[in-house]
Amino acid sequence: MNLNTKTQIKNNHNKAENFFLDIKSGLQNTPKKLSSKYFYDEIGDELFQKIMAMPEYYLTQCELDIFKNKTAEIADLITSDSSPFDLIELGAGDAMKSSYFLKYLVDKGTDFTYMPIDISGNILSILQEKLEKNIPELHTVCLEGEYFEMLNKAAALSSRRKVILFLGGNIGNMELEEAYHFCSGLKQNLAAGDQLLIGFDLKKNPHTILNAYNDKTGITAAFNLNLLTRINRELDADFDLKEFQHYQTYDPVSGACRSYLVSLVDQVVTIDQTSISFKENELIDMEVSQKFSEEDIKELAEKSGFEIKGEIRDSKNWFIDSVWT
Ligand code: AVJ
Repeated sequence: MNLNTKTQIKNNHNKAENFFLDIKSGLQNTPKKLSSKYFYDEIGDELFQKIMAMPEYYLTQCELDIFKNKTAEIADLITSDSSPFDLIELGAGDAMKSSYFLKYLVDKGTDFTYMPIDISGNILSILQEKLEKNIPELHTVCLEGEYFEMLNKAAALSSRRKVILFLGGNIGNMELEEAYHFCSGLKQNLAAGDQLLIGFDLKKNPHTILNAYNDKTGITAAFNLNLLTRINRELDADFDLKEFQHYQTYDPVSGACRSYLVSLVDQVVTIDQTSISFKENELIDMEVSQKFSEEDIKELAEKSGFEIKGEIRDSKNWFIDSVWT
């Protein structure tokens, strides 16, 4: 296959059907649960960009600090083997942070193809336009779909060495058990010499963490509630948004920062033909954003079969990008 600069590969097979089944089974669960991976429709993408721009949401600035100011260090870790490679970014979004790294590599004449993977085709189109304008020399292949499915696609397209980027604390959206499972699966999919650069938000003052997810302006609340709007629109449901309230928690012991929607009244919501009843104060578990200690990171790497090759921290020591092999 000829990998030109504008390739975009989608996997929309059963997308709507899977969304429907996932939402329905999540709401029939006790406690009720929705997956945060569905936050990212067009409005969700916009709201997340607003979150990244909020002063409370320190994660963006921390990882930007790493990618802007320690670019050479990252490149040294990743290009110590000088062979050409595929740079595959999981959950690339608008590549706000990684684009500094991409520019750096292109300017140095590095031979690589950038393969962003994202569940949102909308954000990938935005990304592609941005990259064509700002880094026209870059070879990009956009992959729209779920992580492992699209990783397999990427492997089928090219047999070059792989460097996987998993930034922004995206790993935090998994429960710890899920994260072990995910990293082990990744390790098994990679060949010797492949690398993973993975971002972790560190445990820190609990107020700082809670504030990042509990902003006074209500953007994070709107981000959560938007999933109900999406379900109303795409699955013909009748959630009344006024009857649900965002509630955020952070447990500094486990490092789990969790968001919920609270039903404010006894109510019945209909999705397609299915009725879902809510008791007053019943919760929908919406998202976990897991925070890590250095020991947690070491344990995760070891348990999943990786070796830590190096790590880069932001100047506040709030965030780590760890390079595993
Ligand atoms: C995109 C997963 C990194 O968990 O910090 C931000 C998503 N949720 N505010 C995170 C999010 C609420 C974010 N990640």
